[in-house]
Amino acid sequence: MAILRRAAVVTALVAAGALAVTGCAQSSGSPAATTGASTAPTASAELPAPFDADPVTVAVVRQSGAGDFFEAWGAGAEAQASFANIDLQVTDARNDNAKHASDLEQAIASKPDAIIVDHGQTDTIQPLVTKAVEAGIPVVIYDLALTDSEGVIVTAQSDKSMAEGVLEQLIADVGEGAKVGYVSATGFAPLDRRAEVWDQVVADNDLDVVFSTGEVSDSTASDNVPLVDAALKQNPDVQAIFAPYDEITKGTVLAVQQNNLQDKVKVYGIDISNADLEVMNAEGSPWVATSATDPAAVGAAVVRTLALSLAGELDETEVLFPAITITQDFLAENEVTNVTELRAAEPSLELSDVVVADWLPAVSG
Ligand code: SR1
Repeated sequence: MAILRRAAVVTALVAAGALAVTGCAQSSGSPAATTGASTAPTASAELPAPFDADPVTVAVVRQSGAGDFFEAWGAGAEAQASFANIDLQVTDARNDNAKHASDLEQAIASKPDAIIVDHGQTDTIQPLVTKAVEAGIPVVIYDLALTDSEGVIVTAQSDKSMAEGVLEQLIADVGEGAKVGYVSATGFAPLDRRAEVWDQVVADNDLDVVFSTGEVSDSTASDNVPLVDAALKQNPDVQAIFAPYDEITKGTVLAVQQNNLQDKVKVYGIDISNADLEVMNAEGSPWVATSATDPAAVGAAVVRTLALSLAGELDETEVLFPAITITQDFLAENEVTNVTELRAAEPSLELSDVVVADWLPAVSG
């Protein structure tokens, strides 16, 4: 069979900002979007080297947190990898930093064709990323902060625009000078980037931060309930809470409801999943807005970023995946109850124009 080696047209869209979804949608018009189902895409060119021979081996060294985001991300990565003749060898340290480091050490020793590092702590992972680069192994990172990213391709959601989008809604709802609470944790790249935006929004709008609490653990949602519960008992007059990771958002919502404050306190989150949509759509839910990507589409896009790079078709060294801001009103108006319906209502979530080529269309998990 003749192998077409047409120069692929790569459209690596770097996120410019989160899109507020209040009825107006940015549409990519993908077929999957109109049905709401994931449609197997068709490539218009054959796979180029190195994907046109034996499977390309890619070690995916994950440090997953709790929740649906990480599961959907992994499913999207697997689906995209299968499409491109990539064999993913996945390890997951599940909140254990020492294991994450030893997983990466072993991945380097196994001499894969490339490595994807998903999340992780700078101090434990930086030396090993440097070691991989020095060994000549291509490395793509997702949601990891490095002090030296020379030779590394950096990917992330557009955390800045995500936080800006949902906090713009918070300010529109409760106004300047409002009493607000913050529930998050430090030392996690996406949360630290969202925190920078929070600090700026607090300063710009003279917000009165009456409490800051929160943690990331193996059971993030349930572990945040008592923390927020205690903060609410001290500050029942808080008007809005920013909880920028859906597991933390869900714990925050439970604590608000436990204190019977759902009519007085609004909660603003980050991320989306079927479970999150159920919480947002529940009668009287305090979770009024979230900024999100489709994590399956992001996992797939990270694999495409690596694939384009290995094929010599990626010009960027940083790719940010755009998000949207979703309000409770938008969900009600569009009768969105699950992620499939959300994709149909907001096709830009599919990332079908982001890091794609004629041989590498976007595949959703
Ligand atoms: C502990 S970090 C959690 C975040 O990582 C992913 O990027 C999700 O957006 C989640 O909020």
